[in-house]
Amino acid sequence: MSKIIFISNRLPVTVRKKGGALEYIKSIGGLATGLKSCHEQSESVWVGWPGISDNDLDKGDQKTIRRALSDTYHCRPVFLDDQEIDDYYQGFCNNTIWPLFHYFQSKTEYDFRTWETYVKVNQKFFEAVDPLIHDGDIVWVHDYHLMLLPEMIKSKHPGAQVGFFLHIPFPSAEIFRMLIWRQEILTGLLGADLIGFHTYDYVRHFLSSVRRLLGYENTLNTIAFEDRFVHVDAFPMGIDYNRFAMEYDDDSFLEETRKLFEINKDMKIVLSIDRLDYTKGVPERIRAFGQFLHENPDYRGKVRFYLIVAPSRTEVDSYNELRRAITEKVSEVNGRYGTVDWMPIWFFYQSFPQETLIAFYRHADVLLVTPLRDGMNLVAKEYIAARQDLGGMAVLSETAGAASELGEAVVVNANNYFEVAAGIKTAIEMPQEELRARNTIMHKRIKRYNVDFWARDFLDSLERTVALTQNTVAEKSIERFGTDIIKAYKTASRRAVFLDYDGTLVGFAPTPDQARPDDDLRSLLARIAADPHNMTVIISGRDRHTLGTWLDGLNLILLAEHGLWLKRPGRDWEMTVSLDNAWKDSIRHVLQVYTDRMPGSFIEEKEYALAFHYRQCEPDLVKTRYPEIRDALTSMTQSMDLGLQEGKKVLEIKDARANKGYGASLLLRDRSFEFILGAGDDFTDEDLFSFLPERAFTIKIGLDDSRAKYRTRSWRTMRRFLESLIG
Ligand code: GDG
Repeated sequence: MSKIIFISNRLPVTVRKKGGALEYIKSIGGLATGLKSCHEQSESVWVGWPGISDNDLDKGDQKTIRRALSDTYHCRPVFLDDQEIDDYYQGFCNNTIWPLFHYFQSKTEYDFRTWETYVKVNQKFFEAVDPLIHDGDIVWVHDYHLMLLPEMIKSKHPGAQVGFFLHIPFPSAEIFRMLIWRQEILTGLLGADLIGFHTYDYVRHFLSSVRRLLGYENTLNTIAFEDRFVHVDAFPMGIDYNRFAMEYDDDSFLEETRKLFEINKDMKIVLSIDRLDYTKGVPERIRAFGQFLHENPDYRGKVRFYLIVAPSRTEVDSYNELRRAITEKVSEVNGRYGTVDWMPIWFFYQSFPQETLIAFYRHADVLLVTPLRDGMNLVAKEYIAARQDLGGMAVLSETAGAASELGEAVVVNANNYFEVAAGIKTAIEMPQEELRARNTIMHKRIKRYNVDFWARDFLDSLERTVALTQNTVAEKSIERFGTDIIKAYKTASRRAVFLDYDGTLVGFAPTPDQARPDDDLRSLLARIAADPHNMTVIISGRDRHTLGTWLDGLNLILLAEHGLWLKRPGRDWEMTVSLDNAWKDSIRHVLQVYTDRMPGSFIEEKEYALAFHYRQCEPDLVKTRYPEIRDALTSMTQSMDLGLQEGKKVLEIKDARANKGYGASLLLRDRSFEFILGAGDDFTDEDLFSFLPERAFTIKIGLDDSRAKYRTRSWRTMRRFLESLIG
């Protein structure tokens, strides 16, 4: 039976050591509470760091912890020592990824040592999870600490369903590209079948980074990545609604609530709750509250701001500086506006039990959530859920992911303290009916799209994506039907094998001249061609000189430039149709104009063809310019009897008679073959597939639509298949 494996940096249980004894404390954060019910309901395991350094453990502790976590909590620990925590967690995660992804470029550190530890620790997580994975299992990786893990898992376990969810923002491509290790991070993430973000903005940013940095396009948020589909979508994380909505009749809760009510009888309450972090915009918020008091003297003495900041990342110097800055700002406002019997800001630098937070939520007239940047922000949702009376109003900054769902709140720009001050006033003075109307809408949404819904939605989408890949490939896969082809091959004595080159036998390289055949490929082709029963043909769009040089001495028949040139072993090249080049000047002129307008593009001059390559161009530019160039060329080529062939990031113009089908027809004309095989990955190979007789075995490499009867995932699986064909 398949199971779910959750992986996150921290486990939902934290291990501490007090007076030599080990303690197990349940973690409270959004992720831990969010996945709790899913973890408890299903057959599942959770893999993560237990929150204590190896250096604080004694001999035998690891074993004890391992056993306790496994028996009671269904968790598997990944142990980290001080150096790993410093470089991977404090270093790469919190000093590189966290600031950069939250648009704090000046705080972003680039350090090769911390990067190396990040790679090493991701590998360590992989080693912990590897033995647990079986085909069909769902592996759900969480957050920015483990962005290399999906690829590690997928390479070793292609049969696992791999999902990834990022809890922080994914920045715009312009910011993301600053990262030195941007390609490694993207490739790491693309190991997942489904990649989830909180909002559509982050989805767009990620897809745009993938297009610009790796060159992969997407259709409806799905990327055909190598041999799989990767789907990218928004899953705004919800909260455990009932926990915040329920009535508590616990004595201490009621007492706390009564006290709060008593103290603040005649006060309007403004509340904010955050972890200590510079992304949360706490100093800016205090300034805005000061501005509110400045502009509204009538409210002095009548409003109180509860500012709760939970200590976090206290080992990092800059966080301690931030705490000092907050304390200073609080005293500034209190010093300026406070009176003998009234202090405007009550600042708490401590963590409260969740019930206390709920009591605060229920008493606050205004919740001030104004992060400078936040992946989602669950506090805003918790507040709305806690207000079963539909009272109170959230003032929310547009740079919090939650703003895209909670548009009925008072939405402000966190940097504009005039606007935030005005927002506080609007929220305090909002008429009851309006409060109810706005809160009703937000309430409904939060209740429906709660954390269980979120997890289910993600897992359903993961299952659909994996099924799409499997169905597309499995429908006609050579992995499944290959034995029929092999059987037919073995029993035939006259065989014709037509193989395309790029994308079929080798992968794509940034420029065409970098895709030379490696030794393995040369040996494979030589062995196929050495069989006297075989006619082995490489049929490619490449020019004859490159093809001739690269594949020299292998006893192959070569058809270059889509069948225009033919070369038999030991003979010279011959032209298959007589062509002229009278058309070239006018077409080249048009191509030249577009080459100037599309930096990164270039024209490849073939003997009887021109190819326009745009693999290196900026994808957004391609989107606007490419249709223009195609339209311009279509009308010209029609009147000149030329063919326009669209390959992968290349547009080729040539005589309409030179195509792979025609090239193959010349070789099949004189002899009868009992076995015919044609394989290719590109649009131009479709000419070959349509020309070959019905009984031929045609194989498409990749996931696009094709006329071919069979399919395989990649040039690697194609090579493997050829090995088994002759093996
Ligand atoms: C990351 C992303 C994204 C706060 N103080 C106390 C306390 N909390 C609880 C809150 C809330 C959670 O911590 C904070 O969640 P946020 O969403 O606001 O922020 P991050 O911790 O930065 O979380 C964020 C989230 O992941 C989920 O994907 O929304 O954007 O940065 O639940 O109630 N809980 C207790 N005492 C406190 O003093 N018990």
